[in-house]
Formats: sequence, structure tokens, C-alpha cells
Amino acid sequence: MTLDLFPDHDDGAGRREELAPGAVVLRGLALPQQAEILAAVDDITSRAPLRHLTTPGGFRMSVAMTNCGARGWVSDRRGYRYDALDPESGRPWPPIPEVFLELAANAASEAGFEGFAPDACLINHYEPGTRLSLHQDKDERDYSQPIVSVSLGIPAVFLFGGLKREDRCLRVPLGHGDVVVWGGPARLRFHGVMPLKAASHPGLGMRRVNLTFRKVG
Ligand code: MD6
Ligand code: FE
Repeated sequence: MTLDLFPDHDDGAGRREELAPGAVVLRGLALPQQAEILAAVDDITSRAPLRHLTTPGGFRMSVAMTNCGARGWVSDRRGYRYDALDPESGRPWPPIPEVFLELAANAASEAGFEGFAPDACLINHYEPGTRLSLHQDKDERDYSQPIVSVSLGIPAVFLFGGLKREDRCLRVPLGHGDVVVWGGPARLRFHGVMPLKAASHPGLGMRRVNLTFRKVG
């Protein structure tokens, strides 16, 4: 259940739903740029292909990932970290496209975080059955900066918990074009994605693509 405090608020930038202090869903905010965003995702994945990373515990992640930006999030037997180079190719990650930077800054500003300039964009690719287990985003140096998360393609149920793993979770449906901004007192909340249900999206088919923008510092 999501709490919609301002159901009638729509200034053209998308309907706003507050999840908790510091966390807001901006419904449909990415829709106007969707074609440009999807073309940019195709370009990035042609240069830095999606891959299934291994967790430090030795498990293959069901989400396929790649990155763009000065820093890319990677995981292997040695741990989780940000790396300037794609370990598969040894080359820098592709740069963050201008359309991504504008959307991320605009979303952060809508949520009250001015001047957001991400240096990392993780691209997550889901298929039906794929899930992301409950975690905190804490591999970044600077927790004063928010995270901006853009959902595209088939719907997912986002689990939004508290500051302790055992805190109960809200279940937040996220659809094509929805943007979540997450910072301040919410920055270290546990969260995850439930296993995706089979569905098809007109542009993306049976896939969900999530972009998460961060300032790693
Ligand atoms: C996803 N998102 O939606 C995974 N993390 O596919 C995340 O792990 C996430 O959406 C921090 C803030 C927002 C997010
Ligand atoms: Fe996360």
C-alpha cells in the first residue's frame, strides 16, 4: 500500500507520492524522454554489455547489470565496489548521456535536492522471475546526496523497508516512467525488488530496465 498525500497534484512533472521523509515517487516523470532514454540504453549496452555479476558469497545475481559514468558499481568474490573501468573490457564505462543527467537533476530537484550531479549510473535489467534481495546502498562515500531511480518496461513491486533489515516493508508498485528519489533520512533504508511477474511492455517486451543514479564522490 502506498500513501498518496497529494493525489490531485500534477503540474505536468508527474504525480508525487511521499513514501517517507526523504523518499518520493514521481509518477511518469521519465515518460517525455522515454525514446531518447531507451536509445541511449541500447548504445551503452552495445559498448558495455549487460552481465550477471557474482556476489562476494559466490552467487550469480539474477539481475543483469552494466554502468555508465565515471564510476561503475561492480561485485565479485572480492566484494562490492565502484570501479572506473569495466572489468570485462578493461576500458572506462561509457559516459552518462546528457538526457540522463537532465532527468536525474530534474527529479532530484522536484524532491528537494538541488544541484544533483551524479557520477555513476547503474543499469539493472530484469526478466520475469528476477528479483533483487533486500539491501542498503552504502558503497558510496557521500550519503548527503540522494539516489535517483528510473523504472522502464514491465512493472515491479519495490520493497521499501526501514533502517533495520527486520523492519517491515512497504510494497510500492513501479511502472514504466516512474522515478523514485531517495535521500536525507531515507538514504540508508533497506529495499529490494520482488520477483517480477510475467508481463509484456509495448516498447521493451518482457523486460524491466532500472537506472539508478548516484554521486559516489
Ligand atoms: C531497482 N533499485 O529498482 C533497484 N536503490 O531495480 C535499487 O536498488 C534502488 O531503486 C536505491 C534507491 C532506489 C532504488
Ligand atoms: Fe539499491
